[in-house]
Amino acid sequence: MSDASYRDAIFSTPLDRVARFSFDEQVVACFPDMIRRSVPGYGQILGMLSLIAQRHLRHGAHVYDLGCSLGASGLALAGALPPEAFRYTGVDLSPAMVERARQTFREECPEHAMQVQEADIRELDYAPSGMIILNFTLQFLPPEDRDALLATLYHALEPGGVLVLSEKTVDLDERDNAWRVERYHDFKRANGYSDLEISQKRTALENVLVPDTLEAHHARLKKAGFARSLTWFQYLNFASMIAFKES
Ligand code: GEK
Repeated sequence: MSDASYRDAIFSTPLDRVARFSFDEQVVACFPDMIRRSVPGYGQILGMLSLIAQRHLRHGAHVYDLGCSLGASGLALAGALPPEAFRYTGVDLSPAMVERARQTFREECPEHAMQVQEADIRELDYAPSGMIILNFTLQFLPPEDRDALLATLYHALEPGGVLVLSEKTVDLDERDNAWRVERYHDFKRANGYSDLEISQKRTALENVLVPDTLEAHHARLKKAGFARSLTWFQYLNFASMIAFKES
């Protein structure tokens, strides 16, 4: 993972026309640094994923990590659970991410059953699974595709299975929303991003990352079939939810 630790400076110089954000080679090289400095609570969420797996996963069950990027969730699971405890499939649309995730698993946890597929998560033929992770991925799908994906995932889950959904969120109340966004920008500044980087990244993500409210997420989970879901983590305008499929 040596060059994966490059510092994210993608938006540090003025760009005439800020390009749309995409998960290309340039992003892959600094991705771990970018996500750690840009997503409040990212490390805590990863740590908790393996505790959730320990509690909810049947021995040997299959786990999907959708929009796996460099496979951080898979690595967290492999670090906490023995090889025979689970089988993992990471899925990502970006060839650069997939290649790096495969290499990381080969190097870091060769004994574990870790697969990475290059595919669109909207078009996959899903295998029955005990746990499905959507860690900051649903927000990149066009809003009109989100309901159908969640309904598909509900069907792919085995009885007793869980879906973990982490997202950037938006508040209906304008004042509350503004407060969270301003403190989020303070969080990024405290993590070394300049005002220019913050504003250019914001422009690049416009219409690429479309956040929902927590209420919309829970309503969508219900519509997909989940009788029960809850927000187990929230940090400013970032949150993680868990949805349970009845046993
Ligand atoms: C982590 N989960 O480190 N099909 C497959 N992959 C997709 C699609 C799609 N339709 N759309 C976007 N992606 C990771 C972080 S990053 C979040 C997830 C972020 C992929 C995209 O290529 C990227 O790798 C990932 O979703 C989103 O826990 O960068 O803020």
